[in-house]
Amino acid sequence: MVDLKTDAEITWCPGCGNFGIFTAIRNAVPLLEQKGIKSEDIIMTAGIGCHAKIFDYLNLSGIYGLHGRNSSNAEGIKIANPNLKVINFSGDANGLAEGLAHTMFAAKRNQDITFILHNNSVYALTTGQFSPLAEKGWKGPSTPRGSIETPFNVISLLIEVGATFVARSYAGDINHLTETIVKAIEHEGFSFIEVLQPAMPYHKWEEYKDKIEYLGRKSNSKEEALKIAWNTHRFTIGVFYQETREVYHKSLYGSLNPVKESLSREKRLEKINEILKP
Ligand SMILES: Cc1ncc(C[n+]2csc(CCOP(=O)(O)OP(=O)(O)O)c2C)c(N)n1
Ligand SMILES: [Mg+2]
Repeated sequence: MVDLKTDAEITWCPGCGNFGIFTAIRNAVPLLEQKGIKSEDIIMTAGIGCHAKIFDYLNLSGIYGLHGRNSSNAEGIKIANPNLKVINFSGDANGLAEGLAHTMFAAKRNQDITFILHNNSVYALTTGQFSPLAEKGWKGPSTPRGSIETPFNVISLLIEVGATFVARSYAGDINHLTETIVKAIEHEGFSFIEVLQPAMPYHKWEEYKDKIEYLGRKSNSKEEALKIAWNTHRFTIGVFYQETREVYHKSLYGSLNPVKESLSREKRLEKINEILKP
């Protein structure tokens, strides 16, 4: 088994919820290895922000790309080599503000990737602007009188646009988070985990701890899952929805792996001409 920790100095604030996510992913990879998934086949992408520092700390291969563009990078990796498992670490601003369209389309396409949303409800690295998940009334440097916007309900949003595994977990419950990550990576299709993650300059663990509630059961239908997502509070954790639907790369080219079975130029032209024949 590889050592999943690098030598990079960890610069998250003491007590940051990102440590919980880092621990859970380092627990999840060996569990996945036991199930036959090799760590060299687990590839990561990250956005830009405090969450994205995980890219430097975690000893997995990947692409550390532009702010908001990590879903596209993850999609590209997967369709280039469908044998790989791709984990997309995203901040809430990264994935739901600048990168919103990329996130929505990756879910719509049911790309077989795992999206881990570090939800600290704030732009942490850029020092405290309100984010798409900041609560109404939340006071920070850019919203001194309190945010006047209502946050997205990211669980119902992702169910609606086409994600086929949608869960919420909590950086303070390592076992729940580890289990959820394993299930999400094993799921074939777009798997999404919103991870509640306090950022120390802006929140306290006490704001989360006593409010966490566990979802009783998985829903049988999309309608039921949406109702549960609408009617539960934002500290409800568990798997809200899971369905089986054809994944993008299989709709695109069946079982072909373009890395392993690349076609010659002549063969490609032949195939294109065949499709274009009147
Ligand atoms: C293209 C681009 N736009 C904006 C920025 C500035 N920027 C860096 S991190 C960040 C937001 C960080 O918030 P989030 O994605 O929630 O991550 P967190 O720091 O909270 O983990 C922004 C706007 C950038 N680096 N690149
Ligand atoms: Mg954030």
